[in-house]
Amino acid sequence: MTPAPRLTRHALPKLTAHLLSPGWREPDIGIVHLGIGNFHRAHQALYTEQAVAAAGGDWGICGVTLKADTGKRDALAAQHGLYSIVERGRDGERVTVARIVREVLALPDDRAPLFERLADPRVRIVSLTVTEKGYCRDPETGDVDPGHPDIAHDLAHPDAPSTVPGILVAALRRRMADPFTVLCCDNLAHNGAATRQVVASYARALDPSMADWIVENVAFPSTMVDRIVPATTEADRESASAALGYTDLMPVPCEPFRQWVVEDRFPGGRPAWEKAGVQMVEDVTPFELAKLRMLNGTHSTIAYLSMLAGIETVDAAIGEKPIRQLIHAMMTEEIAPTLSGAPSLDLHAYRDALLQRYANPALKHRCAQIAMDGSQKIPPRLLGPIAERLAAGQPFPRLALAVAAWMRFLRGRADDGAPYEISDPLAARLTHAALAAADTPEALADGLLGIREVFPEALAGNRVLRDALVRALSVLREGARHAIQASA
Ligand code: CS2
Repeated sequence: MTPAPRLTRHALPKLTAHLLSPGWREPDIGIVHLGIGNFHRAHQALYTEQAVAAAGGDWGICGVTLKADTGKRDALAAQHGLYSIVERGRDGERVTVARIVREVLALPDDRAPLFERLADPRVRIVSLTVTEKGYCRDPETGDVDPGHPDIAHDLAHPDAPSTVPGILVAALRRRMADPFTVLCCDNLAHNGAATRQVVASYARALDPSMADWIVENVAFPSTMVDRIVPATTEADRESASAALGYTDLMPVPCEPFRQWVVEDRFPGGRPAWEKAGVQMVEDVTPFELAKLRMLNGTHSTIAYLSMLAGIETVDAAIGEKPIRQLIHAMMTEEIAPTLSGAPSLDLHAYRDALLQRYANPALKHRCAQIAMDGSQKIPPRLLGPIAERLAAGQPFPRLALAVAAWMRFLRGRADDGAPYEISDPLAARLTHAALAAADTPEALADGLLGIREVFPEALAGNRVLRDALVRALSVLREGARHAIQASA
C-alpha cells in the first residue's frame, strides 16, 4: 500500500472540520519558544492555538530546538509546522491538528535567523520548556553555574551562545528598547523567579549594568504547567495518520486533562489565553508547589520504585494495590500537610484526580521517561517537602523511601538483575557514588548524600534524614515490592 501523502498546509482544506479548531485566521509570529518538544506542542502551543482561534492576535510560534536536532526541525518543517495532538483517554482517542507553529529552527544551524527573530519587536514572548537541566543552575545559590562547560563557552563567546541564559541575554541586548517577556514553563519551583536569577547572574558575569537592566525591565511571570505527555511511538504515528488520511510523522500523544496557571504579567501583551481555559492569576505559588509535590513528587516515586520492581508504565504501577495505597498515603499524610498555604485547593480532590489520571490505561507513560534526570528533579519534588517535614519535626517515611529508591536505582539494575541505563547530566558521578559504595545501606546513603548538587549542606548533614534513608534502603534490599508492601 502506498503511504498517504504527508500532512502539510496544502492538506488543511481537505481535513474534516472536527480535526481543527474553528475560527482560524493565520497569525504572524509573536512567540519564540525554546525547546519545541512534545510537552510544549501538547500544552502551551494548543492553548495558544485555541486563544488565537477564539480571539485572534499575532501569536504564531517560532519553535526552536536547542539540541542540534535538525531531524526534528526538518520533520516539522516538512509538515509546514503542522502536527496532530492525540488525546488518549479511557473512552478512546481524539485527534486535532495544531497550526500555531509557523517556523521551526535548530541551533546551532539557524543562529542567524533565530537572532533576527528574537530582535523583531513583534516577538513579545519568549517561552521555554528546556527541562530542569537546561537552566544550568548552581543548585545551592540558584545563580547560573559558571563551571558548567556550556556556560563557560557562552561567557567566552557571548555572541554565539548555545545555552538558555546565553541566548536570552544576547537577545535581550538587542531588545533594550522594547523587551520581550520570558515565560518559563518547566517544573522548577518559582520558575519565573528562578529563570530571572539565572539570566541576571549570567548577564552580571558579562556586564553588571545589563544585569540591573534585566531585573528592572524584563517580566518573568511564573507558571504552573500540567499535562502528562509521553514520548511519541510508532503506534501514535499510525493512529494520527489514520485519523487524518495524511501521514503525520510528528504527532504528540497526551492525556485528555490539561491545566495551565499563569501569572498575569505581560507588559508587551499576550494571547487571550483565558479564552482557552488558562487560569490567569496574581500569584502562582500555591498551584505550582501543589503540582510539583503532589504530581511530580509521586511520579518520581512511582518511577524509581517501578524501575526496581520491573514495572514498565505508570498505569501498570498504580494498578497494583500496594503501590496505589502507598501513593495515596504519601500524598495524604506527608505531602498535603506541607501545602497548607494553599487554602483554595482541595488537596484530597486533587489527590484523587491524580490517581485517576495515573490509571489511564491508554497512555502507556513509561517509568523510564520519568526516571531521567533525577538529580534535577529530586530536590524540588521530594527534598522540598522533606525539608519542611524535618523543620516541623514530622515523620516522612514514604518520602524517604522515594529518595532511597532513587539512590538504589542509580546502581543501574532492577531487583531481578536486569540492567537499564541512567540518563542524567550527573550520571557518571551518581553511578560512581552508587557503585563505589560498599553494599550497605549506610554506605549508599553517605555516598549519595555527598553529592552537593542534590543535597545541600544542611540536608546532607541532617541525622534524621540520614537515618530515614538508611532505614528505607535496608528495606529496599529485600526488593522494591517488599518495601512498597511495608510502607503502604
Ligand atoms: C514527569 C512530568 O517526566 C516527568 O518527570 O513527572 O513530565 C509530568 O508528566 C508533567 O509535569 C505533568 O504535567
